[in-house]
Amino acid sequence: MALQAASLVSSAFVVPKEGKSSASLKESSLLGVSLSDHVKADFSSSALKCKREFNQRVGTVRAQSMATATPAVNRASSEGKKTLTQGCCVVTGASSGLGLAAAKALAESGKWHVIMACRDFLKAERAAKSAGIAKENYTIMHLDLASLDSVRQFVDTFRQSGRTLDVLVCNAAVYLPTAKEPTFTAEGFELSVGTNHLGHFLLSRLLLEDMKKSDYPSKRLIIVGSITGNTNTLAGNVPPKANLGDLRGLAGGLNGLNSSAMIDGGEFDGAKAYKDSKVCNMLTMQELHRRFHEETGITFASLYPGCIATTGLFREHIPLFRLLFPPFQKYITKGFVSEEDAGKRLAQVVSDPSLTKSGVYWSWNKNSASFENQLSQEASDAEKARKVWEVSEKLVGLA
Ligand code: LMG
Ligand code: NDP
Ligand code: PMR
Repeated sequence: MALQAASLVSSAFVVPKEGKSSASLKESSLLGVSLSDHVKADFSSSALKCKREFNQRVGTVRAQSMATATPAVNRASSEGKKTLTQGCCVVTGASSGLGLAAAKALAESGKWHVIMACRDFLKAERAAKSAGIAKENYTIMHLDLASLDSVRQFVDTFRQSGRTLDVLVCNAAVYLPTAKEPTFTAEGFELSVGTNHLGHFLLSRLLLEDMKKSDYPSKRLIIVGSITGNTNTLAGNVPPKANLGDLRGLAGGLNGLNSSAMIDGGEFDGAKAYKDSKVCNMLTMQELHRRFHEETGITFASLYPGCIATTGLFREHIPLFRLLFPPFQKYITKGFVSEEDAGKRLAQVVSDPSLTKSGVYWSWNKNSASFENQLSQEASDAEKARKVWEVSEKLVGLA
């Protein structure tokens, strides 16, 4: 398979729309290195400036078996500014990597109470503590995206907490590049697509109702995407390439029995399943935008945070890969970004007042300035997005 580098270069990036203060012109280069100098997005001004009535929502405080004991109101910041309240942001998979770093950045800003939605409560608690996140700024709630029952249970627990949801970040993911055989979620969907896409699909659909009730001035629903699902980039052309085909496997339930475990109906390939799931994430964000942005005012966005080559995402990869991948990304592709910096990028998409445009896939250039990136043909195919939506609705029991 010959890489058509020139066309990849030109199509990998897009000139951002005018008037977006932090969306900077990104000049193309093969390895994603920016050639231009741009002012970093102003991260200091914040949603705090957006006035919001302090709203004492003293909901029914039920015992939350899996939640830390924080009050069931969105609290004012510790500075005691009573007229302002923190936003409430759910981050899935906040027990490590990008999710943890973003939770930390958000919590430290003082503007957010972070609900860490995690499958391993103890791990999450330890992670929050060792990251130094202040107790009053986070709550851990149990969520296993590989079980739709757990997703529904999480939504119930959240509702019982009495909090109002302002931002949802769908961040959690699994990557199983060395698996020879597929593994499955509780409902029997192939694990990567089941967790990364279907679990988040149900979660987003259910929590959308909660977000509609929020009066927060800049409500956002963010789904983490990736360059590796985008075949208009060099990274997206490393085999196996993402390809959803005609969705026959997805329509068959990805169960590996009477249907393929792969969305396109092909042979199981763990690395491809992950990349396919990221395409679904990016398509879902756009479909949410088309269906709900106007009606709800919610900003829907996706992002590629950079290559965070040190995270737990690669835990299933062979040791040699884990050893070589970080220096490869640091010194050869120069796509490497630290967990901390990636966390700040995600926090920016959650909170930066200039990143309110909906339907956008954000990326960052070398100077860490955000820009609106262009998705691959498949990852921006509206017809495919609609089909993925409709099939997914059926699989998760919403249609
Ligand atoms: C496959 O594994 C699985 O087999 C497949 O099932 C699927 O899961 C797939 O995508 C998922 O992964 C691929 C994996 C296995 O291959 C790699 O890991 C290759 C990628 C990785 C990065 C290694 C580059 C090594 C470069 C060395 C850099 C060292 C750092 C230098 C910094 C110094 C600075 C002072 O295979 C392996 O893991 C075996 C890896 C063996 C690597 C042998 C190195 C070969 C050298 C090739 C260099 C290629 C560099 C290309 C650079 C191109 C830049 C445009
Ligand atoms: P990590 O493995 O560090 O984090 C993934 C998180 O997801 C962990 O907290 C993990 O929980 C959680 N998780 C996995 N399965 C489930 C589940 N069934 N239910 C609930 N939570 C679950 O990886 P990253 O931080 O790298 O990945 C975060 C996001 O960033 C992903 O969406 C990934 O696709 C994306 N991304 C990552 C890139 C990178 O280079 N690392 C590049 C581009 C995108 P636990 O701690 O219990 O394992
Ligand atoms: Mg990639 C511009 C070059 C670039 C970037 C930004 C990435 C990101 N990768 C690049 C290039 C290459 N990669 C090249 C030239 C190779 C062949 C040596 C290569 C290989 C490679 C492998 C084997 N890359 C990988 C893998 C993985 O297993 C990772 C993966 O696909 O996970 C799904 C991965 C990644 N490369 C990236 C990024 C961001 C990843 C992982 C994370 C992700 O998309 O979530």
